[in-house]
Amino acid sequence: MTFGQPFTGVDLGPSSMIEEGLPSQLSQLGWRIENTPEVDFATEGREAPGARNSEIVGGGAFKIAELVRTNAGEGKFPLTLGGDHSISIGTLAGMLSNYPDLGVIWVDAHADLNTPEISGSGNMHGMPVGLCTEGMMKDEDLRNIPGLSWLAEKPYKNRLKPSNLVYVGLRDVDLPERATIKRLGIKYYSMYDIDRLGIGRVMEGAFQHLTESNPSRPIHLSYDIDAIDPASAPATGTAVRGGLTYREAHYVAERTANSGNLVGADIVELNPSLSDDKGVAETTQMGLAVVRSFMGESII
Ligand code: 4U7
Ligand code: MN
Ligand code: MN
Ligand code: MN
Repeated sequence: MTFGQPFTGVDLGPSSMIEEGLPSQLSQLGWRIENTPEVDFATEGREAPGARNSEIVGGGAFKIAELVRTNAGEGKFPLTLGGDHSISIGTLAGMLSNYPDLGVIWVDAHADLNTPEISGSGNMHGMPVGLCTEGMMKDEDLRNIPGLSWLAEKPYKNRLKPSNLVYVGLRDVDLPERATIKRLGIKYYSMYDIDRLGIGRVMEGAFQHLTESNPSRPIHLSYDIDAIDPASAPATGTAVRGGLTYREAHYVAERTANSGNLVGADIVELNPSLSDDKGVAETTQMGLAVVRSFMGESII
């Protein structure tokens, strides 16, 4: 998927990670892998004002939602490789259809909490949380956006509860998103909070928040590689300085795996056509290392 943002090449992220050995690395961790073929996206479609390529993005997200819903429903762990972050419209909807009380950890420089109405750019990779969270979109409005009407119908009507969401790594949040975070009381740990508390206390806070009322709450991790500092992960379309260090990026993933609550995950926004060869290799290796970490690799 590349239609949720302006740069080509982000659709090559999955094949880069797969060619660099992701399947065998996961097998070595003890996972049995069932490879779902790449999802085919349309290349032409209509769009709504404020939502570029909405029919392509929404139609693709629907296919992803179906795959994620079916596989999670069979007790499998859906690991979705992006692609730009608009794929998570599909992963969130698919996971929520199985787990209405899903917890979500959103690791990102950005809040991705826009909707067509409030987005400044119209780029749908900035909207997955906005479209799938309670208190944001009316069904009637979803039905009027080409590609998104399925989100207003069963089995995709479940929305993420704002109290079940935690952000980690924020440092580039639009003004309407800030207002929404406050309005909905969403828990967040920005880079300021990571500097202040350290990543250890941040992740304790995140899990306390998500598991206090339900210790076995199923949790989905959506990991945008642009959460990581561009020094360690330069090959991404919306890089922002001042991000997670190499170790912080791993710790977030390791602590999430150790919770025992993780039921699904996404890794997104690796764009192997941005940056030079060295930058692409570093970013791909970073993505692989993060995935291995949240899939259970530990240092000892
Ligand atoms: B990503 C942005 F305006 N907020 O909506 C927007 F800053 O998936 C960026 O996190 C969105 O990379 C970034 O276009 C989406 C912008
Ligand atoms: Mn981002
Ligand atoms: Mn994102
Ligand atoms: Mn990005």
